[in-house]
Amino acid sequence: MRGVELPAVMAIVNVTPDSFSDGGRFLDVGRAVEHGLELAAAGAAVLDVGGESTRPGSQPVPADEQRRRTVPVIKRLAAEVSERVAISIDTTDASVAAAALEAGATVVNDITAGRDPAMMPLVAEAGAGYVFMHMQGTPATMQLDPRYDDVVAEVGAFLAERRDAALEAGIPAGELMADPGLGFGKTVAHNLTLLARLGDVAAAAGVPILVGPSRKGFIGVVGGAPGAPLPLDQREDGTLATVVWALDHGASMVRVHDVAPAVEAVRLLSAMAAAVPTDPDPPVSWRPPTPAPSAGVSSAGGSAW
Ligand code: PMM
Repeated sequence: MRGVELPAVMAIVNVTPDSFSDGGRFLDVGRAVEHGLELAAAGAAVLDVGGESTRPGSQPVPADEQRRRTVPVIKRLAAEVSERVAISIDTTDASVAAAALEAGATVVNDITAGRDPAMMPLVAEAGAGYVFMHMQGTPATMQLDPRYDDVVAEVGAFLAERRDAALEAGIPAGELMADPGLGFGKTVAHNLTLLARLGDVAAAAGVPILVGPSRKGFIGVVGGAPGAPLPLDQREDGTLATVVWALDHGASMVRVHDVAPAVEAVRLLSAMAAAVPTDPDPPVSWRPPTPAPSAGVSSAGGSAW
């Protein structure tokens, strides 16, 4: 993705009345822009602007309404920060993506990985970046009964197939990011398995991986006491735990609401990774103490000193 140094943080800028975790808070253009600017100042490399909630059970938002919500926000953000931060449009509709690209976005985040047949050709033509995500079903029904024989193999194969379709459409490999789609037609166990085996997903996808765990249900379920999932406003610590895990297990970008802790995590992980010795037999700066000689030898007569 041009101009985005990896690993990096993508910030969520939802301009929707019903996003699953911050719905309605930033529907007003001015407030959404202000929020985007704060997230850019906190170190986000990409601002992901969306006008359609994809929470479980949500219904599609008509394209003209998505455009009405997002285009003014993208125009203002592009004018203010596009020198240093990329702007992404979170949509599955090629006409919304086209309007967003026109307004200054340079990345399309498509949670359906090209179900709209016009999407990939549009992205290729615009020379934009493209995030393509795995989802089983649609947001309206995806959490009713998600099933896989082998979630890692199936998600990996889907991402490989969609990568090839994107290349075929003319999007260069360097503009692509694949996303396993945490929470999109996945049980808690599916999400945990995908995170546990993220390296295998990345190997199958063959392009950098983006992961979006932020405040999702599995974090509340796993992080809370048995039978008492954490509410949305108490999922930040768990989000950070998954962010750190994901970055350390093959993710190149994380998509989050709370940007500052994720940016800190990227910086610390990069610094620690850089400090890992490249010499396979590094000089040892600390050695275990040599075993104490038997009392009879070393302290003979008690005069060793
Ligand atoms: N999650 C949501 C929306 N868009 N896009 C990508 N690429 N990956 C995700 O995991 C993802 C997404 C849902 O979360 P939100 O309503 O808080 O934005």
